[in-house]
Amino acid sequence: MSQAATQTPELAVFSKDIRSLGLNPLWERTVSQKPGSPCLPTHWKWDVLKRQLLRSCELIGTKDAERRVLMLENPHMPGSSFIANTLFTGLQIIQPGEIASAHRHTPNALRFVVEGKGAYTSVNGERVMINPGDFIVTPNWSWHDHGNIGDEPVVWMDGLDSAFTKFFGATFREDYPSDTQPLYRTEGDSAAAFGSALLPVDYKDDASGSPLLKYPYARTLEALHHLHKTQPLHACHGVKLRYANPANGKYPFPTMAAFMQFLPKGFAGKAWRTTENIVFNVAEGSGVAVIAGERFAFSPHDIFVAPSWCDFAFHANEDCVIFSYSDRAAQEALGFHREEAL
Ligand code: 1HN
Repeated sequence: MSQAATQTPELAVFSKDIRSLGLNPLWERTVSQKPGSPCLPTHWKWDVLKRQLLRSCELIGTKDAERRVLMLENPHMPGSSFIANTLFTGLQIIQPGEIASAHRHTPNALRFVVEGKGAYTSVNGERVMINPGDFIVTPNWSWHDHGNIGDEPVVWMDGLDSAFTKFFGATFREDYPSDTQPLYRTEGDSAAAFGSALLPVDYKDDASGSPLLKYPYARTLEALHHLHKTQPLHACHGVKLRYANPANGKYPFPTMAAFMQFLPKGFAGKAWRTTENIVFNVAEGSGVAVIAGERFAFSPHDIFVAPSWCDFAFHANEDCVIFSYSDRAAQEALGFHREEAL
């Protein structure tokens, strides 16, 4: 009941009567008009993740699993498959000689490579080799399959916007008729066409995902380190860069933004909060993330989630390089995004 409305016997009868008509009085509901979500800030340690990933390899192959992925599910959303209201996070492992067969779906997918060399992903007819620290784009409805032609297991994080397609009732998925798709573009095509701040002259931006499939770690590190040497640190974020779609300067997906940040040893970040839901993956270094008052001591490859509007601050015990992705692209497009330093 809202503060203003006074319950009378007649109103109570009215409310009961209309329920069978599929109607309910708004004044009896407490509609939350505050930012934030029911999700819990949560931290997954890499040693636990790695152990369970390796264990899954002994129990199921990529033929049966299709994708050998462990989902990181928010403890306040059991059964949802999601790490936060708007985001999916999985950790995928692929063993030498294995393939993950070709398919496509409406959710956009990003990959952040955690460990191991020798794996590739093929996206829309082009194969890209993937290495630790690389950020990979798989735009909505693009055919994709993966394989490991090296000699060690390869692990990456999958970030999907499948919560959006689910919300809209717009999830479609299709298998490719064979396990792998034909490669009709040469390796390096997307990097040559879009990876050097140049665009093919007749390229038309269709506002889907980035046409650049791989953002290699070495170039990201180079940019972060150069900016660290030459520019003052941001009080909350240290040096923080966002991955850009080279065709339009916007985010790599219509829904998801992705970032890499550098925190020098001893950095004590000022607290901030944002309506974004953010998933972090530690590429290098150790420190503490304080999220909604809880201290999460992180080390390399740990994953943690900061749900919308939680106070957040970073402390770096060593030089840290931290990847993150969020729903910021969608929130900005819709006019919902807010943030503030505290
Ligand atoms: C998917 O297609 C992949 O292609 C990974 O590697 C994780 C999670 C939900 C739905 C589709 C992949 C996924 C996924």
